[in-house]
Amino acid sequence: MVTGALGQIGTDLVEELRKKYGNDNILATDIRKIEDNPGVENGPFEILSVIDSDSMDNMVKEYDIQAIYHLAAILSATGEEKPELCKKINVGGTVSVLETAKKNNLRVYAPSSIAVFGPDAPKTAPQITPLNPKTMYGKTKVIGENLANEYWHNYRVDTRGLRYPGLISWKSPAGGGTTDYAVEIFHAALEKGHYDCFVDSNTRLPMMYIDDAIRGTLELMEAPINEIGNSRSGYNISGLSFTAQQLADSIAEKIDGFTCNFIPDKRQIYADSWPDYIDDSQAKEDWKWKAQFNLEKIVDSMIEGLSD
Ligand code: NAD
Ligand code: AKB
Repeated sequence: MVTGALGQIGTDLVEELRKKYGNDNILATDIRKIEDNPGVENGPFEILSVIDSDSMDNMVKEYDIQAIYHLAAILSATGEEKPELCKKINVGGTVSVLETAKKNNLRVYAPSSIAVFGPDAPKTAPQITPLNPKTMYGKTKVIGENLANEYWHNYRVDTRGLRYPGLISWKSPAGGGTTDYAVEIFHAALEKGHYDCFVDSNTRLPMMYIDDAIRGTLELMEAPINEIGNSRSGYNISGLSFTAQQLADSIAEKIDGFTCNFIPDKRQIYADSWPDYIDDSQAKEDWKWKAQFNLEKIVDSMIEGLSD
């Protein structure tokens, strides 16, 4: 079962899981209607709010579910606008998933984020460092990691998760995050030849192409349990790191005449509170993680994907 399956990551993850396990064996769920994302129409779909734990439990039994990939969440920008909703969905949803997993003996994949780090973390964020995020979203992600660890230690629920950097993809729009500029810029470049970027030109953030993120997700879930260490619910993974200016310049090399203005809004504050780089040596050591996409490859893949 995939929760939040119609979102940015769900669209790609459902497709890969269905290729691997068969279309009928992956149940996509979301609070939105499937018409919002016809990309996941090739297999079963149910409307499910992640805070409705009774419906989740019934669906798990009806479809004989063995693992939940829990993607439903409110991201950083929306989370700062609606902090109560962010707490309710991100923390409440994770509790529903973990309780359902405990009752039904399921495995759980629950992603975390680079938003767990706060301004006091080193600019190259290590795996282990005090986590003092400033955003409500980041706080809910720290709680999510802690809850996942608790269900592993206390109830032996096999919980795993990655601290995704900002993800860049073309099959579905990004939803309510701070790193969304790195997706929006491609749409704007192809449609209008111009983008007004909501973070400053020198803003540097850790980023990753969706193919690397999905491969990392599947590799983590497939890794033998004895390879998974204490970072199980929030492995750092690094893709690449670039400034908004570097991204704009790389796009301008491929799209003649592309221009970009930098007009920071409040999302600048959230971006400034996050690290520039991620140290992923623990993931490399434990389950042999390695990213494959550099900036040029990402720009080429995005332009090709969006131009089809
Ligand atoms: P998204 O916003 O694109 O998708 C989230 C989905 O959850 C949406 O389809 C939405 O309809 C659904 N949803 C919202 N409330 C719901 C509810 N009550 N019940 C069920 N579904 C609900 O998000 P995403 O980018 O696909 O992120 C998925 C996960 O990955 C989240 O946990 C997010 O924190 C994490 N993450 C994403 C990124 C990124 O750059 N995309 C980076 C770090 C971590
Ligand atoms: C966001 O910007 O909120 C997400 C994230 C980095 O978790 N993309």
